Amino acid sequence: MIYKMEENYSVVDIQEYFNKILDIDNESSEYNKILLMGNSGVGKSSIRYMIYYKSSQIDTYSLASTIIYVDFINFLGKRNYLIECGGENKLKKFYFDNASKLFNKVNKFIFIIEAEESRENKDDINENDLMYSNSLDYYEKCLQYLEQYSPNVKVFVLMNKIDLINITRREQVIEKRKNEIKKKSGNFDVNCFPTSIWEFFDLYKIWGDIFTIELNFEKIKKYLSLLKQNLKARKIVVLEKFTFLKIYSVSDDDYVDENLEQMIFMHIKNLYNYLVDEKKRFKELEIENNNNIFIFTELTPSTLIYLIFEKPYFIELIKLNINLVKNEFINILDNYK
Ligand SMILES: Nc1nc2c(ncn2[C@@H]2O[C@H](COP(=O)(O)OP(=O)(O)OP(=O)(O)O)[C@@H](O)[C@H]2O)c(=O)[nH]1
Ligand SMILES: [Mg+2]
Repeated sequence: MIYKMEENYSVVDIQEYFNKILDIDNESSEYNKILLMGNSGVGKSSIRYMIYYKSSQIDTYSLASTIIYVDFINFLGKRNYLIECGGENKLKKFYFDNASKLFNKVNKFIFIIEAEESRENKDDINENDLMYSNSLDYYEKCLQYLEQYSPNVKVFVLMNKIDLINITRREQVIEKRKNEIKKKSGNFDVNCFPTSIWEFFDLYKIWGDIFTIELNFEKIKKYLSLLKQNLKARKIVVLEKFTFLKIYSVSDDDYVDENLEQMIFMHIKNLYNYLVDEKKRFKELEIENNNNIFIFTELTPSTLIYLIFEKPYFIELIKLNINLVKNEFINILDNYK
């Protein structure tokens, strides 16, 4: 279910629309609520599209400014209620006027800023709406409301568009930005990540980390390492079925063939999504090159697994071993609280 507002809107429209959204919100208290906020143009919709909607970076050039956008997203069998709050200054008043509802019962707060502030928001400021046009003031204000209405929220800040910073200065800029963010974070233990839609695999990994932060990795690591050892695999990766976000991986220390792996991963993701759209699916897939074999299959009702081996390999043995750990993974992943 997706709620989206049209481009041409008036103040009355926004308030009406807001009431509708916040009503759904009240009905949806059993879902995880995730707020995605940040100034206009920092890349909130771009990131969302890249992760969830088979988009390419080029597609993001034509995204319109968001008013407010609500989406229900499955993750490990749970529904997440993701709200992107458009960042134009005139909208911020509505967020703060409706703070007791918008910031209520939030599980994850993802705030996006541009890694290098000088480019931010330059076309969107006039004398009347200077309010919180600086991204960190806006962030601080949101956190004040979260402290009041969702004190247990997990806070993440993505420092986006790092591709625009010269590689020689990146580390220094990121470090400086991190310190500024931490200073504005009050009592919250904030997680900061540098991101870019042009560095898709890193972005995808970070988004996965945000969504898996509550999981018990000790147990996952234990069973995955056991599987790897029994099968003498080079690498094993567990993915969430509906989003393809990575949950955990184990690999040999000297495993380096990541480019090929990423390419195969992207093709499989696209094929899998295409088949889901067509209401079909594949149960397993094997891809071979000269030295390695890549096997992709379902692990549990909400997860997928891929394994990379050196040849020769024995598919029946692999399936048997996966079956042996299946129930453990169902307990850890599909039934997690
Ligand atoms: N170079 C670069 N451009 C990016 C990146 N992420 C987003 N953009 C570009 O930034 C522009 C604005 O992105 P949006 O995703 O629409 O921004 P938004 O935060 O959703 O903005 P509002 O909906 O108005 O709040 C688009 O042209 C994107 O192509 C990035 O990591 N690097
Ligand atoms: Mg947007």
